[in-house]
Amino acid sequence: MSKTVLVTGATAGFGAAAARLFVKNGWRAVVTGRRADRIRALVEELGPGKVCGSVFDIRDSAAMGTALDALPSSFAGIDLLINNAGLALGTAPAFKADLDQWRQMVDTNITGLMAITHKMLPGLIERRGAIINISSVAASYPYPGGNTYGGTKAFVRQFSLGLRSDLHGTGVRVTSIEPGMAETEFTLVRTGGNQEASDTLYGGANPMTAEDIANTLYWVATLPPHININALELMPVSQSWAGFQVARAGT
Ligand code: NDP
Ligand code: 8X3
Repeated sequence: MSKTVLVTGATAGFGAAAARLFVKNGWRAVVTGRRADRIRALVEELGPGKVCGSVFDIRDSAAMGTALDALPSSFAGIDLLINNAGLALGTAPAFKADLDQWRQMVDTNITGLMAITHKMLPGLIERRGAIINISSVAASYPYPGGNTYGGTKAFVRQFSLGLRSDLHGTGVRVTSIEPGMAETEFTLVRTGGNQEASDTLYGGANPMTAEDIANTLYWVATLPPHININALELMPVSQSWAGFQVARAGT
């Protein structure tokens, strides 16, 4: 009997690549996101017997619950939850940032992730399943304009480690994946649709791809069941850290 993965945010980027890779390797997938046309296209591409679409906004926990309760029985038993849906909005310093954008990041990256995890936990425990949460290098390394986004991803990392403690003895594995720069729709979303900004960021930088992250997720998910990757940070070789900044009087 093949295993079933539920991937949130499967309409683009890491989530779409992960759904494709897991299905190619014989898993069944529940794919979720807000954009119904993309979910339909992905189900069509991968095959309705292997993939089931579920359209909801992760910020709306009632809609999420209703949608997941309506899954056909052949897709209802989830072995792996990949909490991937998320976003960054804006790059402004905190004192110029839009509070609504901060709220949207918290509602999506924290509250939505928390709610779907809470819903899926009993089934995951029953099936000795696994959870992979997508955090970010922004969880550990602050950068100008990263403010709330980095804060949400720090939550994801710490929540993952906390879940590991709570799930002690259940056999359920929990991993926090913490990628650096990867070319997806991430920057397009962050900049409100500025394709030029996205192309400039990634241009010549040889960033990671969605497929690189999908391969990592698949590796983590298919390790022998006695091994748990707690947290895994990855970056393109072209990305690293800069030093502290110092403000001087008169500058
Ligand atoms: P994309 O923008 O390409 O994909 C984001 C996905 O999240 C989409 O499928 C989108 O679906 C979904 N999503 C966003 N908001 C909601 C919502 N309210 N309800 C349901 N689904 C939602 O970005 P990535 O693939 O790059 O990002 C995936 C994850 O990886 C995010 O959590 C991001 O923070 C994280 N990450 C990305 C990095 C990068 O450099 N790309 C690095 C580190 C972490 P839809 O719009 O259809 O709802
Ligand atoms: C985003 C990672 O490196 O673009 O989560 O800030 S980075």
